[in-house]
Amino acid sequence: MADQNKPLVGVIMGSSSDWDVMQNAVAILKQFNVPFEAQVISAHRMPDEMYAYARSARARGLRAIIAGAGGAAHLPGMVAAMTIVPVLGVPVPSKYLRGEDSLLSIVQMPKGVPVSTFAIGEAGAANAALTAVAIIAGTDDAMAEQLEAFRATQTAAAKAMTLPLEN
Ligand code: RP5
Repeated sequence: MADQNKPLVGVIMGSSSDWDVMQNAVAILKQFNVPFEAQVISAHRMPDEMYAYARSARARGLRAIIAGAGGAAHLPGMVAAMTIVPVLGVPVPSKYLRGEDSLLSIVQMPKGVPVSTFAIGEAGAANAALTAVAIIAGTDDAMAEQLEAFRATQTAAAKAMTLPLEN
């Protein structure tokens, strides 16, 4: 029987300064009751730990890795190079180039080793987590139902929107 508490999704980020953005991924995983783990793993400051994490990810049961980084954001690409677990890359806004550097360095993977790349910032982090939920939903009907319900709630909210038009 599967261990209910064993992480299915790994959330990693290059620095604790990425947390403001990456907590949006964790919030979605919590909302869907997805077992997850979250930690700082810096590609350039912790290369040995990054290697060990990526190499052990599949054997430890991870179904997706959400990797957020800013600047020359090589963390998602390097992790993807060392595992076949899907890597969902989140570009974190950077100080000087507002995350455009993060986006381009994550999204422009050469052919053969994909990183699924999301929007810069909070929306990207949340959508990466929703994609991880969708991956799990592929083999988990209860998760699929939760995801359908989430979408239905959004649709109902959009339909109920009104505009402050004056007569
Ligand atoms: C990257 O450098 C991190 O992902 C972070 O976005 C950026 C800045 O890191 P700190 O200097 O705030 O630790 O590695």
